[in-house]
Amino acid sequence: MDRKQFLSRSLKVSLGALVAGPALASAASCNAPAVNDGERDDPSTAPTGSALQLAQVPLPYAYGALEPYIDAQTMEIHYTKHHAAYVKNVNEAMAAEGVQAQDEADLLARVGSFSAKVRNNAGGTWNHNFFWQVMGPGGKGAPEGKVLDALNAGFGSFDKFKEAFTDAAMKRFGSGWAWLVERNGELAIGSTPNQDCPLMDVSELKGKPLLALDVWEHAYYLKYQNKRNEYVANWWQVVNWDEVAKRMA
Ligand code: MN3
Repeated sequence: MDRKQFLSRSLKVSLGALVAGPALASAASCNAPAVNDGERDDPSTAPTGSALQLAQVPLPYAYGALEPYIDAQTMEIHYTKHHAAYVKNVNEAMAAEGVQAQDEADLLARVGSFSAKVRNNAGGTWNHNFFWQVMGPGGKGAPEGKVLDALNAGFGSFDKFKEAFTDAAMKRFGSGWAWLVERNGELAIGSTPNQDCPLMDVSELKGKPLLALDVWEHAYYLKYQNKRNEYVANWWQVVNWDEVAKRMA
């Protein structure tokens, strides 16, 4: 391909990314491949871009809504800096690598085929979008109805479930997540390192996520410092059990 063809192709790729991702139009335009990049002149290595663009869900409540359990400053930094960066980085990496995936679920299910940058940032994007939704203000601290019944059946009692989930959150060394998942009709508790997600082909814990807790220090350090145990103990007050119920089969 000569330079003119290459420029034309690059432009089409950039426009394609913009059309595909209206929610992230500004991010996409920043991530458009540089047309003046001499290293991309060889068509065999030229990135083809990625039609898939991931986006941040709007935070379903104000930054301060989960006070005093999760402070407003932590929420704001977590959402606008950490989560936003995962979204920007995954879109950048997918475009650079020419990742072709039908949708986010397809991407996660095949994420082991792509780079560590795609894996980490796709996980960071999905996990936080999920996390914001399974929390909310006005929590009662404990579930009712079908969620309570399922936890009683799966773990003996809500307290035993809480104990096992807390244990998973506390024993995850370094950064990661604690999860409640549904697998083959049964509930299971586990944890994942870094930004791995139970929907990933490469995850050591697999299943359909029902509840998640971010135990990266950025999720709690401003308010709780090194006391992950206090963060985990207080977090039950902001769990949105109605959302957990919606996700339960
Ligand atoms: Mn986080």
